[in-house]
Amino acid sequence: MSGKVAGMKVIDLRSDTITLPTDEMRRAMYEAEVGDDVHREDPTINRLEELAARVMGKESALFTTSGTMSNLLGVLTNTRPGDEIIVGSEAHMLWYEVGGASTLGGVIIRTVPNDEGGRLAPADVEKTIRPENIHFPRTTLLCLENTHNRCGGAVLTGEYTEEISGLAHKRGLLVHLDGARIFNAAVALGVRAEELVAPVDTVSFCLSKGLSAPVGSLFCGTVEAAERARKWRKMLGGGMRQAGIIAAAGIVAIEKMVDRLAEDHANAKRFAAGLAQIPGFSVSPEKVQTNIVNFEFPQKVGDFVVKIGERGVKFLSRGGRSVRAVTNRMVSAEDIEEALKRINRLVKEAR
Ligand code: TLP
Repeated sequence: MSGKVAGMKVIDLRSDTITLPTDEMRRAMYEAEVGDDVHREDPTINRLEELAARVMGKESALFTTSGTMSNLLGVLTNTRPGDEIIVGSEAHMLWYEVGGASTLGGVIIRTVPNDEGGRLAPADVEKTIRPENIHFPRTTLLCLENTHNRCGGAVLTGEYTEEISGLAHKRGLLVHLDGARIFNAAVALGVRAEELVAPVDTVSFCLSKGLSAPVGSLFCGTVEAAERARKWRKMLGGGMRQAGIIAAAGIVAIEKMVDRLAEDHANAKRFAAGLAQIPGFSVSPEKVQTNIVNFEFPQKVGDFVVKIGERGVKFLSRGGRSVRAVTNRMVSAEDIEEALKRINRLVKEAR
């Protein structure tokens, strides 16, 4: 549970991964009908995979342990060792997935700069794709991210995804989308997730972030891609048995928890607007699109993340004076106001 620090309620803005399962999820988990999923005999997992494929508008889906595993499957199923893949310079796949694409997929990772909206410039992608040449590896995969974590929760529109995927397809590349927070993008744009992922070949999305399920992610694509991914998942040790226990929470996540993401987005805007009023903080409230706020704290505060942590408000450091806040279901509008008060107090005392 959230707990207290120095008698104050802990307000945890480190990530939306900290969200706890709802009572409805726990009930669904308790009651879940289960079987051995390696034999495809877990009815709850089968139901979750059918639901995921339907909401993503893809032929098939595979339940995995994490976003990291789903993204790795995106590489393993869409490439061969020795291929080159194009990834944004700020991509989660590049920064935070332990280099799995290279280590386990044997691919070369080539980066193209992400703009602050999480996009890759079509001209940059175009010139990074290798032509046929005896000296070159084959460029076979383009990876996108929506919403974009390091770009402050930025949303890629369906039009942009279509344009950049069209370019990749024309040059013979497949496209994988890290859609860990694709429902945040859908809610922010007021469209169905299906529309945002239609142009890509494979997509991963997470159940255990803003949607509050305790575990899990889905890898979606054609039947053939999902079958290949299933085999890779087994090799990686991700063939789970009576995992319907956790899939049950995932079904509740998809069916019941999407619309409320709008509250997290409103809280992120509220937080950014409040922070902009505190002297010395650098933040752009007008750029907040979903539930992530990147900001910089004033030098004089010293080690902001540690000091505000001692006052019960938790953030993740992005290095230097850069910090990330992620709003989530465990943090209410009142908690945001309280967090801002505590920050204000800290800054005043640092004078
Ligand atoms: N991101 C986590 C940490 O790894 C930083 C977070 O707190 O934001 N894609 C994106 C865009 C992600 O943000 C994450 C998790 C993943 C993939 C990986 O998901 P998991 O943690 O389930 O492996």
